[in-house]
Amino acid sequence: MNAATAPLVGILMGSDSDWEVMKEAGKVLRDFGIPFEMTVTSAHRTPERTHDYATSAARRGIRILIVGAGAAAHLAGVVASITDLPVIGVPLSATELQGMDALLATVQMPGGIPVATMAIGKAGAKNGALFAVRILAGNDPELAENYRNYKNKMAAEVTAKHEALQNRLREL
Ligand code: RP5
Repeated sequence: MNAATAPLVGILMGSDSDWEVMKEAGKVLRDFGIPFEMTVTSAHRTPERTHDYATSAARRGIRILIVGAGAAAHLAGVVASITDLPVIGVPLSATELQGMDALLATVQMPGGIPVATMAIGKAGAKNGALFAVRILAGNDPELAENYRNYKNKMAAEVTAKHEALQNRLREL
């Protein structure tokens, strides 16, 4: 892989059962043209693989990690304890507790090891990628402009919804 396509963001998930949610992060990075990789690794089931990934990521050029996991979701915290890269945690719904377990396990990090925790589920995966875009845009003016355009488009969609609502009101 050459430098132009070497991944800048690593998306990690605890199981392939997390794919349907975590692909939302991949879609955002794809749309912004940010090269990324996706990896399945588990804090509990494959601790050595997780350790190897976390120790090698920065050396391979990765700048940010987005880490999704469900249940007793220790993956983001464990990875953040090993690497110095910014780690964005995405709690996932995988048990009867519907993501509350993963949210608390991801967000309640002890002082000293930060994990930037997003919302549970698809919104969290999407926002995790947008948070990565914001970080990378700090020293990439073209990406910053693309992100500004993204926000403007979102705002225009809300305005259009408001105008459509006014039409419906007139028909009441
Ligand atoms: C977590 O356990 C994974 O991130 C996943 O959300 C959950 C269930 O994994 P599977 O039993 O579906 O492999 O580690």
